[in-house]
This record gives sequence, structure tokens and C-alpha cells, in this order.
Amino acid sequence: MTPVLVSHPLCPYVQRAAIVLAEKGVPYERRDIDLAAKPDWFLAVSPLGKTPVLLAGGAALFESAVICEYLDETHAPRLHPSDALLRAQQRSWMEFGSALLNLIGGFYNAADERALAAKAAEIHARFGQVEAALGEGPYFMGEQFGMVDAVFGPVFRYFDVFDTIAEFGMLAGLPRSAAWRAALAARPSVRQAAPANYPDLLRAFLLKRGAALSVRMVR
Ligand SMILES: N[C@@H](CCC(=O)N[C@@H](CS)C(=O)NCC(=O)O)C(=O)O
Repeated sequence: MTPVLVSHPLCPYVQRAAIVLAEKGVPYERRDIDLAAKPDWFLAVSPLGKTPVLLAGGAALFESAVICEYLDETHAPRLHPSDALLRAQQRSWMEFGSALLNLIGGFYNAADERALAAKAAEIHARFGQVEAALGEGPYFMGEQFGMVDAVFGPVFRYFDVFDTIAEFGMLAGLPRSAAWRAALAARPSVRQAAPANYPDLLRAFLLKRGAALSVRMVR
């Protein structure tokens, strides 16, 4: 049976799974739900009430990292390295990517300009750490696209919309991070992971926050 990815169009965690599915050429059905009015069938398969959920093999898998790992173990090509230590390092950086998503949430929910600038500076500092971990590229591990790339594609997708609002300098002076962002933006799996109207949907979502960033958008 075709796997079903239970999704929300703006969810960066869903995008991770969509990227991994695309990298492996696995056909799947994407089923979007309204997270503001979660249907009963969704609550029955998502114990935490969150997207993504992957319905596959008669099971419902939740938590994006778990879904990605399952897909990596069951479908070629492997995105993780075969060496256990290198694989563990990739997982560490996947966690780092999740921490960045939390910071991004703090950024777009910041109540005032001061908090907004502080969050932008924090994100910039985190990317300073990423910069130090990056090699020659084009991807996180080098020539081969991997799981950390699937995690950071959706992170950079936020920046594409933030950049239309103002220059927040999140990657200022970080050439390797900037080059990595460009490489991920060009990757077909990353491009198709969100709907074509994602920028409009994200802008509408950000406007509704009533946060400092929303105020910037209507200035
Ligand atoms: N740790 C989870 C996070 C998933 C998550 O936060 N999903 C959000 C949408 S992007 C969600 O479903 N939120 C709904 C809610 O918390 O009620 C994962 O990696 O899958």
C-alpha cells in the first residue's frame, strides 16, 4: 500500500519526511490536516496530536526523526553513513536543527523589536556553530546529500520568507552556511517538500501572530 504522510503545509517537520521520501523515490500520498481543528482519525493515529505521521506497513509512525530513520533503514539509497560514529554525529546535528526550529519559533513570536533582534542574534550565533562544523560542501557531509540536509532544508526555507521582510543578518559573515543554503534550495527533493504557495501561506501565518515580525510586515 502507498504510504501516507499526514501533513500540514507549513510544518517543517513534515518537510523532513517529504525530503527523505523524495530522495529515495518512494511514491506516497500527502494528506494535509487542519491543526486548528484536528480530525478524530488524526488524533487516533497521532498520540501527541502533531504532524507528521507516516501511515505505512499497517502502522502509524510519529516523530519526524523516527520516520526519517525508518525510511532510511527500509529504502535505498542510505542517507546516513555506514559508520556508527559518523551516523551518531549526524543525529546530533539533526537535534541541533530541531533546536534551531524552536529558536525560529521564538523569533517570529517575539513580542517586541528588542526580543526580535535578540532572537535573530541567537540564530546567527547558532549558525556560527554550524559554520564551524561545515566542510567544503556542497552538503553537510560533503558530496553526499544526507539526513542533516533534510533537516536544514526546511530551516532555510523560513529564511527565504524572512528575507522578504527585512535583512536580519542570520547568516551574515558565514559563507559556508550561505553556500549550503543555496545548495539545499536547488535540490529537487527540498524544493518539492513544501507546496508551491508556501511563501504566501507562511506570510499569512506570520501576519496573524501579532508579533514584532508581523508589525514589520505591515510597515
Ligand atoms: N518533535 C516533533 C515535532 C512536530 C511538531 O511540532 N509538529 C507541529 C506542526 S509543525 C504540530 O503538529 N503542532 C500541533 C500541536 O502541537 O498541537 C517531530 O519532530 O515530529
